[in-house]
Amino acid sequence: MKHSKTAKGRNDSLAASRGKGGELHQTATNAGETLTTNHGTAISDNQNSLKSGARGPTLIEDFILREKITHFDHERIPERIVHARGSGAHGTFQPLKNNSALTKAAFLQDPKKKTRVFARFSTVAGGAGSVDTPRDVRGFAVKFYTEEGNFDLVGNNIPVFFIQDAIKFPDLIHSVKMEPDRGFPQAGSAHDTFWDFVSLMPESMHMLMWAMSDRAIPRSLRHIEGFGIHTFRMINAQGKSTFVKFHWRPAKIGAASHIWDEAVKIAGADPDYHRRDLHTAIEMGNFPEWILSVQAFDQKTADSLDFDILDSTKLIPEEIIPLEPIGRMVLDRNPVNFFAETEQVAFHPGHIVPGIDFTADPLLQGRLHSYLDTQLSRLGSANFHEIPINRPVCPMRNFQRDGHMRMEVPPGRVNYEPNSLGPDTPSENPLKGFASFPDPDAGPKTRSRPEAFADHYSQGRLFWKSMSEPEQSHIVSAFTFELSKVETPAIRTRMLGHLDLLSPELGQRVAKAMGMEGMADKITPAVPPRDDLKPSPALSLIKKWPKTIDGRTMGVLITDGFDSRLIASLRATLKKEGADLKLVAPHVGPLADSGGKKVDPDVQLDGAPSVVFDAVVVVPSKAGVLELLGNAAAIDWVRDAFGHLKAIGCVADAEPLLDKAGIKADAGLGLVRVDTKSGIEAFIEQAKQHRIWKREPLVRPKR
Ligand code: HDD
Repeated sequence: MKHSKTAKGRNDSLAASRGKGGELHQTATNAGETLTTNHGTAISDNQNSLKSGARGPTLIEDFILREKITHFDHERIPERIVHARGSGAHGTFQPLKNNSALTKAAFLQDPKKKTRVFARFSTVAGGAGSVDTPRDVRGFAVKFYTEEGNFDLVGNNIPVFFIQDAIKFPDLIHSVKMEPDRGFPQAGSAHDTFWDFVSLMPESMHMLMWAMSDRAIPRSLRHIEGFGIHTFRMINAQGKSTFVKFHWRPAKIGAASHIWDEAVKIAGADPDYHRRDLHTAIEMGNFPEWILSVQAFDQKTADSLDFDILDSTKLIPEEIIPLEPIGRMVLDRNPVNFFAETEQVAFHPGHIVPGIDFTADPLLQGRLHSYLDTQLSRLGSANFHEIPINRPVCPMRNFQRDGHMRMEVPPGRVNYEPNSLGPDTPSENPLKGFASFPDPDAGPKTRSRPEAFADHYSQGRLFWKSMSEPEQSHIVSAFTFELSKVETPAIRTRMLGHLDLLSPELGQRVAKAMGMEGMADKITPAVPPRDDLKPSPALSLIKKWPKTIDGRTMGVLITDGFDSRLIASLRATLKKEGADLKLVAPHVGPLADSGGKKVDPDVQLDGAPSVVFDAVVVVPSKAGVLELLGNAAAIDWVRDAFGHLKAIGCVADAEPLLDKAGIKADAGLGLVRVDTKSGIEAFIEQAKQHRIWKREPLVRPKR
């Protein structure tokens, strides 16, 4: 082989070219300013390391190579112990009214005042590179950059939690994460260690009902509710304390979920489905919005409840204490750099402002230690508050100094307090400063739980009774799926015993579906479950589902010769409803419509299965449908849309494809001909149902 004698390698011709005088010119791909080292030295060649001869060894003298590679070697920081996979966005928060009766927090007073926020949504169990749609709780964390300091509301999309005391958190997380000897499963709770742990923790039972419900497979991050979970306090200017529970509700578009089979398939079709959805919605100006509400109550009401408000495994039904809307959040800006913003943002329930305070909830109290501590290993320095995404927008002045990566350059000789040498240095302010609420609750030092925490089943039963029929079926299927994956029979029978206590009907249905009737363990509860709690319809997603397609995307399957007038009419009608459509075709290059005009499809069929759309329309030509009949991806496209209970619009020429997929056209089941304007309207009406529940018994056995 003949070796090149030139000093430059062949990459020369790809990234840079030489001028007449031999000088290097950047190509159009990077025609910006001169590339430099981190210390500002201009770089002449970013393609070749410095060698002793073109084929000789690389020289240690090459400070440019060494700096570049060293920096690269250290690019990663430890991922979050939990909630490692997340997506974030910037936005604003605005009070809906003056909330001074409840709180003196400055950002909650003036309805005209906007406060910047950064929100991060996450799954819990999977690593940073895992998929978006496993069955899991979703984190819902919001940082409010208020004029009085940062307030972080670090919640989840489920209003209760698995455990009552923070000392059990490491055990819970160890059990749900991949098993330590084998390193799997990633991002899923359907394995022995998780079910072993929770089956030995009756306090988890209520949360398990939520985790096995459709809440744990949300349609998108825009479609989740959020909850602060713990009882917090709000303190007004007169020092009056009111207990509050925080609730986020998606404004306009409502909360919605996937069908399990859909979530599983999306994990393969688009592992970044939720991240992409949030990013795209914001890019398109379709800004997600949430209303922040509180359930506010006093000590007397707290005492009247049949559970302890310090117990994070319990919720207060909103039929007992209604939600009081206090503000609105709009997310309107995508991060420009994922690492700098979404990865480095450091939330901490201990970041609060005057007017908001903690309660003695033992789960919250433990969190107050954990979040500050974890940032030290994750972000590597006690100065993580100086990273732009974490910096408060109000002044911060104190005598904390130095440490790794300190950015501030505080002048002067005074770095202590009290002092007499620095008359302008900051000092404490008893009037403005944060004062903890003087909580009178105290008692002997003890490692114990209050008796009032002991009822572990009644609210799980309340949840079951509050669900619609399809939601109940999905819970049965989810328990069946997860417990069938458990390999140890004793764990299965133990869990079946708990399910009997949660609801005998649920227990029996799961046992039957697993082929394990009569095999449940007999479990004696600390407190017998109550059967007299009134169902709370607000806990059901389906019962409060808004009839809208705002923010939804329809997939339209086309072939050469398709009717583009029909698509134009459909697109215009969808637009009026706030929805969008994507053209899906057997190939990504241009197609010719019925008039011979070239049209670029948006996506290729194999990469855009119907699971990634909210409803589908099938618009092939007579000749094109014949081509689709021989393509499994096209048959699956409509078969899955049917199985996932989506509205299906079609033209007459699509019928051979529907036939081949075993789908019989029947408007009652959400199948609509869209050849006419009224057909399009009828299709949209069906799509607004979001799911055609009547179809479910045809496609999934009732369990
Ligand atoms: Fe936690 C992260 C939510 C209990 C310890 N948690 C984390 C995040 C969310 C929650 C949303 C991700 C924040 C982000 O996007 O960066 N955690 C909760 C909720 C809980 C809860 C709603 C119960 C009501 N957490 C909890 C306990 C402990 C922790 C009891 C420990 C005692 N959580 C952590 C952590 C994390 C975290 C290890 C990992 C990364 C981080 O904090 O910054 O400290």
